[in-house]
Amino acid sequence: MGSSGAERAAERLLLAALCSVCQALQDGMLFPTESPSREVKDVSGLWIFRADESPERSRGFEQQWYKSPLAETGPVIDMPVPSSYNDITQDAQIRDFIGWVWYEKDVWVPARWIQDRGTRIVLRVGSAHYYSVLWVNGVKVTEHVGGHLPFEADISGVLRQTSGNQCRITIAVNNTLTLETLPPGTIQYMTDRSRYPAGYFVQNTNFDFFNYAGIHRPVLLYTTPKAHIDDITVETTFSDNIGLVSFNVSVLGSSKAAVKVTLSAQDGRCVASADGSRGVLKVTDVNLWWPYLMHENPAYLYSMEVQATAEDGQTDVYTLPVGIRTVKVTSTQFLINNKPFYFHGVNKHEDADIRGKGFDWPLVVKDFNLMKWMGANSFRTSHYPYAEEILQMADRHGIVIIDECPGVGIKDIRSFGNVSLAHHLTFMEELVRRDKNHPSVVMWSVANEPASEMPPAGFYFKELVSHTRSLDSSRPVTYITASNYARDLGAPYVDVICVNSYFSWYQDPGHTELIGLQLNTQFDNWYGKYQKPIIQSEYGADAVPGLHSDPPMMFTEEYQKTVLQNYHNVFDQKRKEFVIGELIWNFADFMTSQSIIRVVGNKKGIFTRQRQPKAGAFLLRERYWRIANETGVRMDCLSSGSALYTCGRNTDLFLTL
Ligand code: BDP
Repeated sequence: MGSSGAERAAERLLLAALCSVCQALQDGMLFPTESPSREVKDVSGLWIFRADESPERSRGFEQQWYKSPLAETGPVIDMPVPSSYNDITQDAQIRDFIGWVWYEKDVWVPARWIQDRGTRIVLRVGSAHYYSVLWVNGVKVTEHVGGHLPFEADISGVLRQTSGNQCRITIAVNNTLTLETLPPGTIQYMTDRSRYPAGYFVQNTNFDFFNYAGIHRPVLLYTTPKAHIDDITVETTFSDNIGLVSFNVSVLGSSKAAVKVTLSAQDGRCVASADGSRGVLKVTDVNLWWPYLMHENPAYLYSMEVQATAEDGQTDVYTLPVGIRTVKVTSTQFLINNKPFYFHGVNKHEDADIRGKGFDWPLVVKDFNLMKWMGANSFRTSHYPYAEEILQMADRHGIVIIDECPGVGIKDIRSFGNVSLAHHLTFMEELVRRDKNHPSVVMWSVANEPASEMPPAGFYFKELVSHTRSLDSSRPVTYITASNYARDLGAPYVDVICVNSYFSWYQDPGHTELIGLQLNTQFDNWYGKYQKPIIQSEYGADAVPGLHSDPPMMFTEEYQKTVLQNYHNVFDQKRKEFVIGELIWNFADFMTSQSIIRVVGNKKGIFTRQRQPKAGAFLLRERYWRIANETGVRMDCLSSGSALYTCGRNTDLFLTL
């Protein structure tokens, strides 16, 4: 790149894409699963890759790299999918690359998929950051704006018209962030020729994590019959021992499909069934979905099988796990199944060595084991939606989620304009569409630490929160604030106040003795003004693992512990009143952009980036189990998958496998 022309071109491309997604969403986005009528073929793995290093980053489009094999256009390298591309090579230019990169893979599509005209073939990308264009055999099939969420295209027609079962998939991905993207960013051209060469530019952002890019989640091919189940929405409630599951099924490709819905218990017993695309299933002696550590049998999932039979006799089958539970907010409590729930959990990132934000099962399972080990019952998907597989794990383990959209770093007044708002509303539509059926998701967070004192913020958050509520009336809506309680213009619209503060770190660094006073004031101010329950949605301190000092000094493990202890003293007072949760910042160390306040990333993790505990992890483990023992069921014998975690008397912990 190298001129403002390039910048304008990039912005034009992005804006065109934004406008195309501003229309209300038409189709569903069910997670692809196999069934008697559906097949899934994972085409992740080794792809080839080429960054467009031309000054304008536009050569790939000018030379139509999608028209022929990528290797014929110039030098290509191997690139794993899913993974961020940034940390895969030894090349700093690839790590810090801004602009278009190109991915390609040749795959074989089973011949019967092509031959059977009643089969619909879909290409789906779990997520790619940030803006993507997809071609199959040189034909453009879709484009998508926004990282962290899936997109897909029906490619049956293209495959049947082009070269049959050989399929060349080309995906171009651009990580440029503008004032209207989520998160926002700006491209800054450096014009002082005595300091920067011609065309020099940087990407500026206002968020504290590395802007990893590439294809971050699996790429799948899957089939459905032509007449297929496009979307399912369930909402649940209960009365005494009767569970109620209302469902709404949409079918595409047939106007007269006969829909049948069957709900089965974990032992396979059918507990309710109904005919028709809408209805309510009644479940007697219901097993509710309870959070981990709140019940001796948490995370109970029913299985809802939906069958849609079209006029031609073909039946599409889709099975959805369903947890029956309710969520309510009072002025002092967060209720799950009408019982007070206290969030004792973590904030996370999708972040790891080498793969960056690439989805990785070993990491996901390790992280769930660590959360359960430390007695965490919840996490926030700071600062963007996580992979669906992670939500499915949370459903299965009873870990409660605050589901956040990438409205992070909204600090520039120009990012409160109509184009930004329209995109933000659409993003919430896509997020709710994807995550609405997960019992683990109990609240939507529409943003993190926006400049919510700025004049346009009042209108912006009023619209955003009410739109989100209109998409899903069954869950509370919030955003995370670090603004002054008296000047925050969005707080009147949220259901729960979520506050971040870093006393003795960013404010009064080194002075842990001030935490008690300042935190009490924070809580009393917010509660006094709004009478809404409060979550401490972030607090913490950097600790470089292995760095020690006594008395504690900043950046040592002792200092991190001292900060946490001082916060905990206040939480223990206020949770008797209106504080309904505490989420440590952060679960693990994570990568950020380079700056003078970061030593190879953010070190506020209680685990290292490699998931080894720092002293703070043991402190939190003891605390979380103690709170669980006070507020949840007696954990005398809590079985959880293959692991049996047993909490003894007082705060003694025993872990038996
Ligand atoms: C908070 C942000 C979070 C940062 C954290 C920090 O919400 O993304 O990583 O500060 O600076 O304000 O560690």
